[in-house]
Amino acid sequence: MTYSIPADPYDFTFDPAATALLIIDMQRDFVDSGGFGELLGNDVAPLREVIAPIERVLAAWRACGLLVIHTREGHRPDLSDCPPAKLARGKLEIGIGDVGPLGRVLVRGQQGHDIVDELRPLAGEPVIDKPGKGSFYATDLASILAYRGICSLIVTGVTTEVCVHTTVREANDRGFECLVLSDCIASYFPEFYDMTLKMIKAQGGIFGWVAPSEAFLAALPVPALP
Ligand code: TIU
Repeated sequence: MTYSIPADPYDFTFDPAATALLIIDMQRDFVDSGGFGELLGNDVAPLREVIAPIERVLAAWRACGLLVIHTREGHRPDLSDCPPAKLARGKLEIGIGDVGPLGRVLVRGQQGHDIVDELRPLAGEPVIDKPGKGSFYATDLASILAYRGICSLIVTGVTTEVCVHTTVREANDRGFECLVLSDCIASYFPEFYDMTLKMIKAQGGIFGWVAPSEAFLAALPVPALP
């Protein structure tokens, strides 16, 4: 059964059974004070605003019994999977692998690397640990989606122009149809947020579709509560 929701640049049609909710990098390192995002010089406040909308979408999607996939950007403790160029970038005083307020920055197993409590993955929900900005690069995401028969992605998370857009570009080239929920993604830079959404939906949806989560939730076949 397929559903259609009003979206930009035109209605987005999807089969829930062939659709996954992708929650990108909702880690303390990006949304909490003292994490990688703040160490890069950013104000994390705009990123925190998407926690509640994503929580609502996640609850509805879980209630439908559909596939949720979480991603986390980060590296092995020995940093052997971190490109030297990434390690050096920014000439940060406290950078990747260094000890910061949330533990070692962007390192797997550390407090900052984990997903915020509000969006904590449930057992059975795949968590993709990725070394790069894209969710497909050097991960098993493509295999997991193929084995589950997924062809559409509902995309949420941070940051809009970095890990979200990189992932949407990767997904688009792999043939996935992506709906980006506009109030469930955020950037440290308002102008980058605006331009990224424009880029995604321009030219007849060259990368995908954009809609507010309200429109998406209104269309979901959420079972009625007893
Ligand atoms: N810096 C920035 O905007 N983002 C990242 O480094 N990673 C993600 O977007 N997850």
